[in-house]
Amino acid sequence: MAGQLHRRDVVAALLAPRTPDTLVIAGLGSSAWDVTASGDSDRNFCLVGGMGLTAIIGLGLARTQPNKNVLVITGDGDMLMGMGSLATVANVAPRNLSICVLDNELFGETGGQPTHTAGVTDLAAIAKGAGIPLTSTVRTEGELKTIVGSVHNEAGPQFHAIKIMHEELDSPKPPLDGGYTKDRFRIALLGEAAAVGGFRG
Ligand SMILES: Cc1ncc(C[n+]2csc(CCOP(=O)(O)OP(=O)(O)O)c2C)c(N)n1
Repeated sequence: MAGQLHRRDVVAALLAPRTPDTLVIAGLGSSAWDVTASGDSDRNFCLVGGMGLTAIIGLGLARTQPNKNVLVITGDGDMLMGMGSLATVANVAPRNLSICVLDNELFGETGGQPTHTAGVTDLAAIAKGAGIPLTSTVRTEGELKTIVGSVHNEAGPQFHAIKIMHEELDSPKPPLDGGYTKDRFRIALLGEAAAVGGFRG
């Protein structure tokens, strides 16, 4: 059943408690605009147009940055494309990774075609079956408040499917140059030497 929560409010709530140790990987299209609407940051990496790999990029980052809290925020279409990632996340089991899916049951950015979650597919059940210990489907403000607490305070890996409504919204853009964004993110984490050509680590 389609959700009642507003995606921008959900993302603002998820990001409100963030600290400099919170690294955010946003999926393509709408979730990238949502994260940017809450404030551009050199600790955000937005996929913008790349689909299916958001969760697995979050996993790589969580492994290489074990002292940071990695938060993946993406859409149901992206998560469905990268569903196998959930099995790998569960088996690697990083304590510092949370995956939050903004589930509008649609490929919103490309015109609103229904995804599998509009049918019989339950992403939180898939995540649980993959072996992720903490999973939920979020439909209410109260449930959202609970998972904001777990994302920022409880061990992962965790997965939350957040049922949101379909909305036509503006598209605040993060920097769209992939090389620049990658360097900006690396410099924020590793220092100036991590820019193109300067990193030897
Ligand atoms: C490999 C690939 N296939 C298709 C697209 C086109 N595309 C861009 S956004 C999008 C929909 C994404 O849906 P979802 O992740 O559910 O996000 P929503 O916009 O609904 O929040 C699609 C299919 C793409 N960018 N890459």
